[in-house]
Amino acid sequence: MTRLFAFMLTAMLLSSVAVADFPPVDQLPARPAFPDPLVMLDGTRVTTKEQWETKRKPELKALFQHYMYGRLPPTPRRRSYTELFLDQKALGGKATLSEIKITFEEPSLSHPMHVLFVVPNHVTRPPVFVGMNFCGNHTLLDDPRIHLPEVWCRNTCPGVVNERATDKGRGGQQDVWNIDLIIDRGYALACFYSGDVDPDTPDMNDGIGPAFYKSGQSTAGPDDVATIMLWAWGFHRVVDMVERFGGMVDPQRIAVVGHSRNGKTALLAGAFDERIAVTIPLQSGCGGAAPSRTTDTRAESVRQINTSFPHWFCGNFKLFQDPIEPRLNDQGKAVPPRREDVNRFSEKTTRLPFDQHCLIALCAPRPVLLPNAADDLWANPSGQLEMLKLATPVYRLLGSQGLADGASPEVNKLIDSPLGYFIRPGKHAMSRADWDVFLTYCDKNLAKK
Ligand code: GTR
Repeated sequence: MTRLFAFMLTAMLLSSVAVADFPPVDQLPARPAFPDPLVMLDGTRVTTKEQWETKRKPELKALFQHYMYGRLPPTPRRRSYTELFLDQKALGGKATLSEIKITFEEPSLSHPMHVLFVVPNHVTRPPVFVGMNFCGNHTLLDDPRIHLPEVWCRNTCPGVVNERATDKGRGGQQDVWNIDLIIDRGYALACFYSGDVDPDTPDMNDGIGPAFYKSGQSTAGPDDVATIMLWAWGFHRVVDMVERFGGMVDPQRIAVVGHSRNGKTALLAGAFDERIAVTIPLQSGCGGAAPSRTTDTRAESVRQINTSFPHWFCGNFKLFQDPIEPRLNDQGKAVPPRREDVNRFSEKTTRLPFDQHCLIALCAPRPVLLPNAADDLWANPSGQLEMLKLATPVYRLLGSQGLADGASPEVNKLIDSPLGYFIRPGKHAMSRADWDVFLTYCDKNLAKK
């Protein structure tokens, strides 16, 4: 009972920081230029590290929660870890493979998480990637011991029938996660399935979310947690696990990684958790490392993402877009809007009191790599580079170089400064070539101090 009370008190305190009294969206001023990350909402300029840490950083965290992602749920007080299996001679003896089930006991949550944990045997306390996958842990390796998700799975994933995983999917994403390469290069991987935390469906009540809505609410309010924030919370729970199993890997050297929507999540996770040393959002696009204030119609817009994925962001975020004029056919009947109209830039988006360079800046001075693909204009590779440039003053204030001066992107050439950038030829995907770059970047930016 006392514990429950303490938990509720912590939750209330945390949410009172986040739910500061910010103005309604219509009362926010339009700012077509990117907001300066070193200027507070009230116009005060931030000139010292201390001001950044104690004033601006908490303000930005509160703003992102209130207007975009919803409130980050608190860390459960009590969780238990069950090792489902352990094999110290996996992958031809090269690695120790296990799967760990995390159960949340206080508060008691209906959704356990499963973490596939693979650690190289030839390195003592290696650095570790924490990743979130699209299709279930069983798709990373063809191994019957890895459990099949019991929850919703997308039909486009390998082996999925009627939104349920089957044995046929085993190993279906080996070439996405490239565990053999990660192990050979001396890194560990702790990976979880997003659907364990919140299925990627528009239903906002089928994951852990409702447990954290304001009391008395059965549906999400305008600043209640939405899916991407829930998944980021999932990343943090795997970081807890890594700390707990700290004898096997080095908890000082954790890198988070995810692709696309999972990359948006990895960036948010890195921004809100200092235990994460390196953040790698791959082709994360709108709502990740790409600017919301983009007028490039080849890139995804705020209205487009809110229309296609209404569950990813909180209710308030939907107010940063202009309504679409209804279209009528020759008979005067309403017809669905055209994609180009949905994707058109909305003036209202300029009311956002931040842009995504501020999310990157929340990671400062910790390194962030933005890998991209030349054909993936939807993820806005050039806009992402701009975000790195605009986050750099915060890095410099904190004594890091940020993005190297004069860095200009060339295809296949890694910019490996603390704010790093990479663009390869080809399409939207996570491939072996991408992992090769993550590893090279981490060899430099996640090295033992
Ligand atoms: C797209 C979406 C992007 C990105 C991508 C993905 O359809 O527009 O924002 O998240 O999905 O996750 O693969």
